[in-house]
Amino acid sequence: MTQQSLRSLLAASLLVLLPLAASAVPLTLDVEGKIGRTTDADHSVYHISEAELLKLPVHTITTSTTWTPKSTFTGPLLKDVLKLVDAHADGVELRTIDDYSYTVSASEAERYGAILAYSMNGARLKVSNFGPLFLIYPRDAYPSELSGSVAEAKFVWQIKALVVK
Ligand SMILES: Nc1nc2c(c(=O)[nH]1)N[C@H]1C(S)=C(S)[C@@H](COP(=O)(O)O)O[C@H]1N2
Ligand SMILES: [Mo]
Repeated sequence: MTQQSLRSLLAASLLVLLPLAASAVPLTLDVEGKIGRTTDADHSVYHISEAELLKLPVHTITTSTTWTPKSTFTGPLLKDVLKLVDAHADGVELRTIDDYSYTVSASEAERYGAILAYSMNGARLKVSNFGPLFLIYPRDAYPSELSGSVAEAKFVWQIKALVVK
């Protein structure tokens, strides 16, 4: 192999590997439960692809959280994700990569305009940094209601699936 072709082979492998290293887990979301629209063969799950998530109207919330300094978070409203799958939601159970699960109130999330953030300060959230999806409420705008241990449990990170109840 010539040095030239070796170099282009190395460059090509880097191009393939770099995006994988940057986001080991894909930006997708599985939704099940009380939903009217599904994508799988037995009609139980709606698998939301990265392209579909990115197509939803983009909202931003600038706030600090217990774990992050004041930052701008970007992503769709939880409400719009629920609408996409024709959900009839009272509660939404959030399931995470680290096997935490917590059920939030759909109407409360809508009232606060909570978003499923995939970016923080313009950079995609990696799994090591609360990704792929982090449920964010505007804590700085409602400090008394959205601080403290009860409220903190609602800020769920590393979300991979929702169960609509
Ligand atoms: N993915 C994920 N999100 C999570 C949790 C978790 O274990 N995993 N814990 C929740 C709860 S119950 C609270 S009180 C806080 C806990 O944050 P801490 O681990 O910094 O104490 O984050 C919330 N979000
Ligand atoms: Mo908690």
